[in-house]
Amino acid sequence: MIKCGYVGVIGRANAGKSSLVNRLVGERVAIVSSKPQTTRNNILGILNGENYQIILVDTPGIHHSKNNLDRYMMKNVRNAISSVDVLLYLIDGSKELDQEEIDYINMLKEKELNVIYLQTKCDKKQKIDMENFLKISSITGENIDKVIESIVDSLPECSTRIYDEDLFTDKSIKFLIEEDIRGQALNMFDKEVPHGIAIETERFDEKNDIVIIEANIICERDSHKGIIIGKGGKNLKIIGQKSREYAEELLDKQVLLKLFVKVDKDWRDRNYSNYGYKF
Ligand SMILES: Nc1nc2c(ncn2[C@@H]2O[C@H](COP(=O)(O)OP(=O)(O)OP(=O)(O)O)[C@@H](O)[C@H]2O)c(=O)[nH]1
Ligand SMILES: [Mg+2]
Repeated sequence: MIKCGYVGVIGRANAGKSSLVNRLVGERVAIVSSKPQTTRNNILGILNGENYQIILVDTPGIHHSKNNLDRYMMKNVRNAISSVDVLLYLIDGSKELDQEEIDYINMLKEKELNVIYLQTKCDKKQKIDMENFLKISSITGENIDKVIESIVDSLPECSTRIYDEDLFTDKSIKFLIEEDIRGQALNMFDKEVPHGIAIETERFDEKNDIVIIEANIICERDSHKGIIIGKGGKNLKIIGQKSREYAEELLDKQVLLKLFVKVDKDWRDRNYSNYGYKF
């Protein structure tokens, strides 16, 4: 028998959920950025031990919905909460807690869910000291072993693993590359530009020793298109170069990556389900 099951990773936007999933899995499963609302889909990150399999469900940050994409993201969070064996609830220790978050934690406590509470970013100066929250850092690795121990203690016993031992995520290589492109854009641009970006792969052809990928960066406004392309195509070139390197590492092959920028006005409300944000 091994300990095996699903673990939902939830918390406010920017709390450090994806960083923790990546740290636990030891691979980059989910993109990370300093901007809130980086994660949009539930992404599985799978961690195998000799006698356990931890299936982490990285989720979008809890926030107020302003458009249909937000509503899709919050539905992902609710789905995770209702379907996992254990929850990790993360708060950012380097920030003050507001009343809304206190209310949310109290609500979780009342629900008799199986929750492990974590205070993240303990390598930074702490603004709070929450009782019964394990203090962790995904950067230095502090108490990450204790997180694994607590999860394994709470998981049910199973006769076999749910996923093959060589899998570290449920997502395709195409998805990981699309997310990498979006992640490059998140890190490069400010304000509304990165939040209005989606990636759409038009071509993914694996030839003998080369992979040809063509993808569109979708944005919401003509003015955003100009910013993404940059002077003389400078920004697009940087994104393309970095994502090509990432794709070559993942695929272990030479990659030809061509990026295009397309405007789809207000897609986050009207056409959000066209870009992979669909149940
Ligand atoms: N110093 C420090 N920074 C961290 C730690 N964990 C995450 N961060 C930073 O916090 C920011 C947000 O991290 P993410 O992992 O993207 O947070 P998230 O909760 O997944 O965010 P959303 O997907 O937007 O909900 C990034 O700039 C990370 O580098 C940590 O343990 N220590
Ligand atoms: Mg995230």
